[in-house]
Amino acid sequence: MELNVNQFKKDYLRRLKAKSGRPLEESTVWDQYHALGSLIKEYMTDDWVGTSIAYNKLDTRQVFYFSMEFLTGKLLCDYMHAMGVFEVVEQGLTDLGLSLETISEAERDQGLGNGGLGRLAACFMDSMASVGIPGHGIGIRFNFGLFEQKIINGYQVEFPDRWLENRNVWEVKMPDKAVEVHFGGSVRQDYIGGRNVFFLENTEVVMAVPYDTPIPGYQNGIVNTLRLYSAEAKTPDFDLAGFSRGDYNRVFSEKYAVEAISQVLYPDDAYENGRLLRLKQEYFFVSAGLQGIMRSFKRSGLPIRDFHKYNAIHINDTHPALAIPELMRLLMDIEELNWEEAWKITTQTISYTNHTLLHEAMEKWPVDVMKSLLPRIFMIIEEIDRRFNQITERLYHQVDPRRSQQMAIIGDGQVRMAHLCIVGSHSVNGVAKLHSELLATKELKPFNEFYAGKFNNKTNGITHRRWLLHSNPRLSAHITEAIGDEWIKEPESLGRLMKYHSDPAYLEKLMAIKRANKVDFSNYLHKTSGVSIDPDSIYDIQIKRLHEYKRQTLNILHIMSMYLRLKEDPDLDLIPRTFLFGAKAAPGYQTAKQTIKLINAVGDLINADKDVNEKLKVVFVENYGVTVAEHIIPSADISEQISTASKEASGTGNMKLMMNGAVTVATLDGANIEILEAVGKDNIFLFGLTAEEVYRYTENHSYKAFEIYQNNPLLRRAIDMMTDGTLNVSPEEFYLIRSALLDHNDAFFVLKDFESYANIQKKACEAYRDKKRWSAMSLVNIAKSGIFSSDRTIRDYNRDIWKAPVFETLKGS
Ligand code: DL6
Repeated sequence: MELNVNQFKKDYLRRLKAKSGRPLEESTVWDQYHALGSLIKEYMTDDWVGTSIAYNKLDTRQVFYFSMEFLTGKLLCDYMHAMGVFEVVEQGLTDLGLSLETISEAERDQGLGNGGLGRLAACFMDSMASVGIPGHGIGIRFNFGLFEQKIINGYQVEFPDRWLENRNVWEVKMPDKAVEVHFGGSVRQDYIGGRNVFFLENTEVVMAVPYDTPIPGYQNGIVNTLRLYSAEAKTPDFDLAGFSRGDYNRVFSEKYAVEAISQVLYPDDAYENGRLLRLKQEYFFVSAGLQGIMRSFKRSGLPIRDFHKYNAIHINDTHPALAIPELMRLLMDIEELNWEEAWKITTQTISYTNHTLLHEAMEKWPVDVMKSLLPRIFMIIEEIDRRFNQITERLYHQVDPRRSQQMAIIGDGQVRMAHLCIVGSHSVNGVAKLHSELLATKELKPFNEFYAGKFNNKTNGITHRRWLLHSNPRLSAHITEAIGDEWIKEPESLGRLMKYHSDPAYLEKLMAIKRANKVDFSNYLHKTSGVSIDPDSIYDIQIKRLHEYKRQTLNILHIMSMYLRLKEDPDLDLIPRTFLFGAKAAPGYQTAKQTIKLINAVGDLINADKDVNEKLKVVFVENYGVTVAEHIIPSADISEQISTASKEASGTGNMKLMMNGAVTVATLDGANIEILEAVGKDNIFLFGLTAEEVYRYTENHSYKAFEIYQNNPLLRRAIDMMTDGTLNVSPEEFYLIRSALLDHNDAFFVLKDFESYANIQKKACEAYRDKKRWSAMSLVNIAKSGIFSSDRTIRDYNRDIWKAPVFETLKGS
């Protein structure tokens, strides 16, 4: 948009006064942030309204991305970049004696997600708008996002994330678009006009009230919508009789029970906890979202039988799986279509992404729970299952009698949500080549054989506008100076940087930028936690959720072994190294929580020991989330992507770090394999078992972790450090970690990969010594990162799955 500095200053001062009731001199940082956010939102409004009118006028096919989680982080600066007003606003604020940096710190992270899956959804929102796809998000407006983590005495302690306590400047409440969602009750069946008709009776009614947030594309005039639903009791007639009788306790406890649905995000990422409230959340947003879509589709006057031609609904993992029976319900019970018509529309509308191979993360719901909470939905699932079984029975009963049972949607008293998603959608994708291949050839093999062509791969991506343009301004400017700014819209043009691969001046500047970013991060860390780190040490970074399969344990055991070596030989020639960890553990996941304590205990030991602390430092960065990541990632030298091969579906931190010039230490897992293909084997450090080897060891039970412990003295001493009193803790402190490694035969092959990990770490350090080589490696990683932009991912989804039109701009439509 067109905006000059004087106009902005005038608008801003007026807005600040109106919003805060105070002049600039008396305003707080919060007032300043709130005024700025509301002004930026207003600048977007014409395009937001215009986009929606244009989509309706053009009767265009639209995409709806249903996701339980949207981990958006802060929005202010991203939005200013998207609108092309960043520099003008920054200058205007400086003229007024204000600092954009300070003001943007006042914004609370929108932390409505656990990790990769939720952050992916947020990247997709940005990319759909920027690429020009009519695509919107549908989710839940949780009052409390993912818990705030504090480290107290080395332990993780969880506190509620009150992100809404000072209001959310970006959202607009839409009470007129609220819909009713029904739980419980019973189904009455009637035969009317030659067809079976189903009525839900005596249900608990919850109002789903949408809050819309604009999602601007990058300087293209397109503004899509993220719609998050909040649960409200049905007012004002909420048991008025009880209210006037003074029965407040009961009246309000009912109200709180209803509102509980959108209170808190469940903090488990790779583990399903099976709580009833969670199932309620899943149905709540899916039903509300579909009713909203149906309502606006019907307003268009288009025939209901064409619903799938105008609406593509994507379900992000199995959490929104109930979209399948719910769409069937709406089409049959409300729109009066028959089963076959409704099924055709449903399956042609819905597509599904799987994000994990871990068995413990596969969602299943007990039949009795589903039946009593959602009786009509359960009937429809039963019927989908019955019809599907009929076909598989017929096909397989002679060749493989058990197969039909294995593929059933309902089995062992449970509803298997992944099976429901596969049967009820027209596309099933994994999130990296290896993951998609393992889904098709191993975990979901029978389905892949049954549905030829339904399975496909869509390798994940990240929005380079947030993770490079916005979070690493020095590097962005250096790139733009060399190749122009086309990369912001066409990230694969970052490849043009390859011509600077052997240009000493360019590479030197690249390293100077990394050094400056390391200084920035050390200042940030000092300011936020009081910890000092040395910008001339290697920053070796592992930031992600804490999980055994991600193997923070391998990293810390290796650090413990380095400590032991240094203690024996303090003159050991090591480049000073700072190991940085950032991770939240699910509150109920005790082994993960012990790992956080272990990292902190090792940090306490090493950081206080003068024999080693000039060469080693270990820091656990508290409360890892989107904003913390934006501070760490530009400063990283080494990116730790060390999951057990076959366990990490894709990873996206690996992409963010390479894009910022970090070199990856990696197993052949998830998207690491595609990073290897992009950068070549000389620009990445690979180690460890392959996925095939992991499968083989698991299948033939030939792995003996204890033998490795016995035969590798350094590793044994590192493991024993957990219990021998070296660390200032009781011998039982790390019981679960030790027991998982030694008594339970190390399910994630930490011991097996230890030696090759230690060897590759040595190689990475040798490479780092050679500044010329390292800077060239770093450059290759940046130059080849364009394919990991979520713009590419979104174009892939749209080309193969959604098939929505792509608009360069909507200005003038
Ligand atoms: O696809 C986004 C992200 C992947 O990058 C991670 O590899 C994967 O673990 C994560 N999956 C989840 C779902 N549950 N589990 N596990 O968060 O998705």
